[in-house]
Amino acid sequence: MSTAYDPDNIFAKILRGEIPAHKVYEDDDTLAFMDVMPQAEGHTLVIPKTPSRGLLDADPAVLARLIAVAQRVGRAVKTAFEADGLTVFQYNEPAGGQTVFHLHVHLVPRREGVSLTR
Ligand code: DGP
Repeated sequence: MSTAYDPDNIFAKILRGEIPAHKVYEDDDTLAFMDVMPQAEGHTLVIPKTPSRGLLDADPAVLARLIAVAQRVGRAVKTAFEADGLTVFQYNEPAGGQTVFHLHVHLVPRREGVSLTR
């Protein structure tokens, strides 16, 4: 299995504007958009604009910026979707559950007593 960054992954295409996304936040370094297969209402993804496959090959400065934006967007989606909590997760490589190979953080608003859909 190749572990090189593939510039034709779906999130790279979203960054280049080649496919649409419902964007909720963007700055010079970071983009946040709604997940097309939400595990709960308001499921949002936060990605850096620089190319890395995941947590393990990312520059620490990129990770620091990414988690700061995840906090900011996480607060906003929790409020917007009137959630009781927020689940944050991030997968690496197929064995780790990753399916799109551009670093991303999942933000999933959670309600008391409501399970994730998958
Ligand atoms: P992961 O397993 O962590 O690699 O999750 C990838 C997520 O990306 C998954 O929750 C579904 C979402 N996803 C896949 N393709 C698209 C797409 O084209 N647009 C958007 N917005 N999300 C996508």
